[in-house]
Amino acid sequence: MPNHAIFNGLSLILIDKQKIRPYTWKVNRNRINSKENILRKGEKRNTMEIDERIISKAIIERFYHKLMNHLEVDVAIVGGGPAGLVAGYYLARAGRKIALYERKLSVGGGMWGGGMMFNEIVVQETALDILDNFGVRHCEYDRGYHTADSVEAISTLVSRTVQAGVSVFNCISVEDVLMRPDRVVGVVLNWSAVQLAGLHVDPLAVRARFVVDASGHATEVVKVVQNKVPGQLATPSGKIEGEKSMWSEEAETLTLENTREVFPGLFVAGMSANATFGGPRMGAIFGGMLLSGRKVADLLLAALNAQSDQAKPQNNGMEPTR
Ligand code: 48F
Repeated sequence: MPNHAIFNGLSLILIDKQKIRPYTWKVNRNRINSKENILRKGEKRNTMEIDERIISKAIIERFYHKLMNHLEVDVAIVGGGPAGLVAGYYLARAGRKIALYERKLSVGGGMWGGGMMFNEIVVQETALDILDNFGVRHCEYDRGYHTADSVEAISTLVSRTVQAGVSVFNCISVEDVLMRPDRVVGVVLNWSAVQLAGLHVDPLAVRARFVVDASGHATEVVKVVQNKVPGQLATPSGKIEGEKSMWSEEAETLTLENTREVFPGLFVAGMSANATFGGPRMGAIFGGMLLSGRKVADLLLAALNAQSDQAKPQNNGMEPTR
């Protein structure tokens, strides 16, 4: 077990003034002495002049290039919860170009808060190798039930996914899809702040060979497709079946079964898969989310390869006859 802990969602409401006073006093005394006194022994003074215009230019240009470079991607993932992150990680490691859009400022979805803000998660045996791939520490609680610190788990998933090559666009919401008569071919984006403020601002669009709805309980992309794109979903009723009440065991199995293509060009993963196909919720056990992310990555790699094969000229490697 780790010998330190992070408690998120808690505020320190009592500060012992006696304890902080000596520190405050020391800082103030340093300020009135010469500037050299602030430096500790061996520390070098930062003599670089800092120009705010360069800071702004660096951020604008770097973000502009990131955005321009992702107007066409192999897979657009909607939602940065555990399922979307794990999917992105395995796809990027296989060399695919992936953009992940997250509505909120922080990526991570529902994993930060563990169960009811008790920041521990439970993961079953079958998904431990995914935690190991990422380097998340875990320990057995009972036979088959393992726990991990939810802050360590999600922060590690986020960091490894970005390092694997996934470009994460946070504060951006997917509000619609790009459609052609027979399939979904991309996503329509707007700043989350535009949505929150209710501003009348037109969106921008990105082409994607495939889209993954990893938006969690809300199934936002599937809802758009159901309401606005002609055709039927690959569900029993042709519509969203809707999430059912909690049944952890059944839900964990079904999450994996329900991870698949629900409309040409659109896959579902994580809780969105269960809500689309009518599975129950599972609560704070996260193995299904991790396994679903990996499964959708495998399905997409196969689909991307099949698409590339179809695009190749069918001449069996022979030189074309003239
Ligand atoms: O909800 P979320 O964590 O989905 P998940 O990966 O995992 C589900 C579990 O957290 C938990 C559970 C497991 O035991 O039941 O709920 O399936 O992450 C979904 C993310 O998608 C973002 C949302 O802010 C959240 O971070 N999101 C939702 N709609 C959009 C979106 C959208 N239209 N555009 C961009 N991001």
